[in-house]
Amino acid sequence: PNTSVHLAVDLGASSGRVIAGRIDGGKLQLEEVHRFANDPVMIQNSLQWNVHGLWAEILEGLRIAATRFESIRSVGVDTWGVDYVLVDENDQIASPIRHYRDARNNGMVERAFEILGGAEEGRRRMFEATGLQFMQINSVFQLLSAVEHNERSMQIADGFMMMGDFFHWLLSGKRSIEATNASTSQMLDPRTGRWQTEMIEALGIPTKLLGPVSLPATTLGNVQPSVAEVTGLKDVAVVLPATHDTASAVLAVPVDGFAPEKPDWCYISSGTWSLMGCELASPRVTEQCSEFNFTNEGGVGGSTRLLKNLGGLWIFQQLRKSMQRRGNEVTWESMVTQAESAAPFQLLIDPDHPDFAAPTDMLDAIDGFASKTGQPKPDAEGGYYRASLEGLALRYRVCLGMLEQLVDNRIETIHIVGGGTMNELLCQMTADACNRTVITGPVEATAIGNLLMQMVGTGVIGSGNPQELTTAVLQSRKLVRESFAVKTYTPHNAAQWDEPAQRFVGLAD
Ligand code: LFR
Repeated sequence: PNTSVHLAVDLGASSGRVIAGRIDGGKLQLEEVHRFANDPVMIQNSLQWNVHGLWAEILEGLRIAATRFESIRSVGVDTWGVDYVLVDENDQIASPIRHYRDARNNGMVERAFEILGGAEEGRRRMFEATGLQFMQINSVFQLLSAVEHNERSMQIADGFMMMGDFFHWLLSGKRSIEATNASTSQMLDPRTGRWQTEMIEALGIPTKLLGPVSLPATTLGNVQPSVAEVTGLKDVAVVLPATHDTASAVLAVPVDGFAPEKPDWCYISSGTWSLMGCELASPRVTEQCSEFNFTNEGGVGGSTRLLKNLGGLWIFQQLRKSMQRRGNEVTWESMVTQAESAAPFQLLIDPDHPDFAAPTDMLDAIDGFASKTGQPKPDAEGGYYRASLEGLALRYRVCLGMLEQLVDNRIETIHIVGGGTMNELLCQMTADACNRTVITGPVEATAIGNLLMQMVGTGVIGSGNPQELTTAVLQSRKLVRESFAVKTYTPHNAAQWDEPAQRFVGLAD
């Protein structure tokens, strides 16, 4: 039996943790070693990540793990997408490490289109080159903003890393750019996995920043001596998982299959964002995909994650902050209970409306949206919570319809993975709004996917060759099915959602 321990560092946009995993008795066993908050900080009007604080927490987690486990074999980091770090030739950080919600990206999508030939031609060119949905948070627009603002980093930087790569660099001393997270940059060709040099140059972004792209399961080397010393981790390999959290989460979906030609299941990776889509064998860079604004992100084993970013539990989470600001400390449980007892469909909100992207106060933003769209404000606190969940479920319904058109098949089952599966009200709403069976779990999909890919990279699962991942993925998913329970929700009042769904579509006009 192989009982070697692997450490997943899983950084989400609001919290991070270090989770140990090992296969024991034919099951994947998890143990949370360390958990910490990830709070961005406002520095001179720019929203930035506290990477020093995060690194200190990661080191602390690794130190605790080293005291707890003897045979630690590898460590790997996954994070949210799109954000990056620039370093100079002396291995110093060359620019502020910004949060994707920073306001400096405003207007950059339009600016990029203009540079690339105008609103229509620029959009067409960029989509054709990258197959990605347009979101101003994408790295390419952040870099364009740096170019447009004459940021010094554009002259002094000589290396670009996504967030996971950055922490792998700190761990191993080696620079790398892992493929799945790089695919969120909107600078890669989804067909070849290579940088779209011509487009990048046209935007004035220095291409010398962009090094070779590495596949998940690649071993970078061992933890570097300075890190080994402070953590006590000796001879531990740094192995690239799918560093994009969503790609790791999708790997941990408990299905029997991989990248089907005609998928009849889809996933929702549910957290601060909801990433809803299908896993496919190859990208769909089609007109319809562009029209629906879906993305072709890179998955493990050369698969494509055809998905859409939906506003997730962000609004729900921010409502809690609004309440705190009003001196009202509410727990998640009580928010769900209050949402449950609130009257349905009082106020419909579109979770993807720009008003909700980064408001100072979410409750005020919802009130503003209500009056703007001529709807009544909720009569009680629970009404706000309920509206944020119903809005999301309605969004899922619309997204499902688009997905079915894109993959030209009926989606029978929706798999929800991630922290959002704990919100059972939302899971039931999803089954009802979409009129489909919903299967939830595992809740720790991202960390699990991270661990699985490290096991693949160290030869614990599959052949150990990053080029031959199909069998390894099938084995990984089997292990997930055998290790973690799932929960099934069947639709029971689907018809109730028809009228609100029509109103909801009207909201977008
Ligand atoms: C989810 C996620 C999404 C990405 C968003 C911003 O955590 O990684 O996939 O679009 O965060 O990075």
